[in-house]
Amino acid sequence: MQYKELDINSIIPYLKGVDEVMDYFDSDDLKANEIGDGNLNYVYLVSSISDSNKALIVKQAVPYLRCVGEEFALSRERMTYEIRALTKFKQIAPDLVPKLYHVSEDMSILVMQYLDKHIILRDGLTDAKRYPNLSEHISTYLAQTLFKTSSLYLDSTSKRKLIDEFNSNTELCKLTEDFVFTFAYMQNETNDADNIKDNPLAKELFSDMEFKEKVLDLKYKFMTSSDALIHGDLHTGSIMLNEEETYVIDPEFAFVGPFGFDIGALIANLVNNYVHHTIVTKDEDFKDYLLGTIKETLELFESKFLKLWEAQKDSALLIEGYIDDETAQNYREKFLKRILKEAVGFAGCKMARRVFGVAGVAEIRGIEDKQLRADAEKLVLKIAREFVMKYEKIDCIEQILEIIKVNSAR
Ligand code: ADP
Ligand code: SR1
Ligand code: MG
Repeated sequence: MQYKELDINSIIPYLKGVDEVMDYFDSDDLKANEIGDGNLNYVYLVSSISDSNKALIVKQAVPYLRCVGEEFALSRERMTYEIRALTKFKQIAPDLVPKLYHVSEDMSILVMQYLDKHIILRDGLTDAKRYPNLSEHISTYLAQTLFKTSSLYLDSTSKRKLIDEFNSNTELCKLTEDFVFTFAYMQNETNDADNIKDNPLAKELFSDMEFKEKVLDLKYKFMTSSDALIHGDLHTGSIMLNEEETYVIDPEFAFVGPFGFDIGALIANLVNNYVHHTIVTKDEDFKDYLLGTIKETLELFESKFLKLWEAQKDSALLIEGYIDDETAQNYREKFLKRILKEAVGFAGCKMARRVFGVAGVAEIRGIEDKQLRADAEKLVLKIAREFVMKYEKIDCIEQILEIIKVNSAR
């Protein structure tokens, strides 16, 4: 089928031609609402008029960046990578990825399970809601998806095929190179100009050559590593959950990239939330909960990843008989430490980009009181800078928590 940009009126006639969707609804009295709050795409909630329990989510990419408008062209093929990544991640972590009912690369569209009892993690955390299963679930997601798409698990041919399937996601990789690693640390028309004007913090950041040089190293890692299939945009707006269940959505930035990037994105967003509670709510209990979540997620990730690796006899990297057990164990532990370091470096970039760059996050940029917002931005940049400057020296999770706590103490 030839691509056509759908809207609230044309979406239902389109769905009526999709058997899997009509089988799900079992009737054709459907209504649609646009509910997207993301930066890139259109998201519709399609529900049955006669049976309020039946609803699906339809997401379509348009050939431009939604949050800027039609003048910012961005090819709709990004949905091809989202479809492929959701399909792959669903196979690897079935309980943590929504069910797909219909996909079409031609139409740049997908129809998926409506997560009606779940909310966006960022919103929940900003309201100081606790999720007892979050670290368990998200560490499983990270360990499973990163390990099982890496050369530590796959054979060499499968790994290269995976790279072929994903690494033409060039436009979205370029968005990350620009928005996460470059524009947010210099004068650029996409930045938050109102906040940058006469702001000493922006002046300091833009002229901080030590920081910017380290960011270049991390950008280079991002551009050249092919460790595993990563989500590529795993901020707290890409996780929907409740007390029992956790789902990861929106992997359109997926490509075979560095191990530490998704882990770093998650840490960054939890720390930005921690900053929000430090400056705005001053809720010390919730701040402890956030630190506990970071600690637990990283510990569980490491142990799950190691366990998967220990059980894997042969892979592209390592075959049985090549080294003895003790050497293999030491090798694995050192390898995990490198992932942790890299994750901290990426976390620093992912935090800092939210201050002056395009696409701020609600818990920082959305702070209404000007002074409080400035205080929060200052603290975000302080922690982010420490992460970026010190990431190579990080050897354990406790050091990460120390950086967050020490810098937030007043
Ligand atoms: P974008 O690619 O534009 O960032 P997202 O995939 O993040 O779009 O979706 C935008 C919003 O749509 C999410 O923040 C969430 O509120 C809603 N949404 C997306 N997928 C689902 C789903 N499966 N169930 C319920 N709501 C969803
Ligand atoms: C202009 S695109 C801005 C950001 O939105 C996405 O969620 C990614 O984080 C991207 O960098
Ligand atoms: Mg999104």
